[in-house]
Amino acid sequence: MNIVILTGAGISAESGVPVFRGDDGLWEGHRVEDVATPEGFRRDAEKVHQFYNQRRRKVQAVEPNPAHRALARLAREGSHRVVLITQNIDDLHERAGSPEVLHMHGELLKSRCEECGKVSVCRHDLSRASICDACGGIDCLRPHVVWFGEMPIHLDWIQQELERADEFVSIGTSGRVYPAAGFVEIANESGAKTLELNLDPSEVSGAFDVSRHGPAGELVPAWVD
Ligand code: BJW
Repeated sequence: MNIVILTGAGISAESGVPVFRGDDGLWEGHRVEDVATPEGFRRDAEKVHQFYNQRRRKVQAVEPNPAHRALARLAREGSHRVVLITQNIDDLHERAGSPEVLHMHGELLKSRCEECGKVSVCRHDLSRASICDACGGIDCLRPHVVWFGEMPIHLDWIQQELERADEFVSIGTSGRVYPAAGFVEIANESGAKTLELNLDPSEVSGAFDVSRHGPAGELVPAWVD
């Protein structure tokens, strides 16, 4: 059986990583257009670097939670083929032991050179003075993340996996951002069973066969075990 799983910010909330939308969310105090668009980065790169520097430090100080660990168990010990797609840019699935993770919105602990395209591990702060160690360029490194208006990563691969899915499970995502919010429709068209596990009903809850509501730290281990 092929199980395709999509995770969003809600799965990392109980590790202490803020979600994007809602009270105390990451966007509170930030205009999305300022910190999560290529235009915002062109306007004020230093502000965008500060936003991601703070998040990079925070993510390195938190730990995976029972929901991340349950998904790792499912992939390593279960009898099914598991494809794990995440919209999250943290590395908590990897640190929980998930063998393969498709980061469709990029990775916080990587930088990308806008001149030569080199993607590098990056655990430190970035600034306009950062130098690319591949091409020597200055002021050309950006976070390796996907902003609004940019093309998400691995989309062809994801499309193929959704078309051969027997089960599609969406965990901790508001269903407000496309194309991820449309994956349930592709899975439905493929004849897969569809399940949503989220704190509250998402924007696309109605498209799922079954929707369960509560904290991921409880719902995910209960579903896996
Ligand atoms: C818990 C919990 C707990 C809390 N337990 N649950 C179609 C229609 C309209 C617009 C578009 C469309 N297609 C494309 C667009 C434009 C745009 C878009 O979607 N706009 C919308 C706002 C309408 N999309 C794009 O621009 C995308 N690119 C694109 O479309 O390229 C063109 C193209 C693609 C494909 C084919 C052809 C052309 C790119 C989107 C990039 C998104 N980037 C961000 C930032 C990444 C870097 C970073 O992290 O800073 O990605 S935005 C942000 O939102 C981040 C997230 O991955 C993404 C989704 O958020 P998520 O994970 O759902 O978090 P929240 O906070 O929204 O929700 C958390 C949920 O958890 C809530 O429901 C809580 O209740 C729940 N929760 N605690 C369980 N303990």
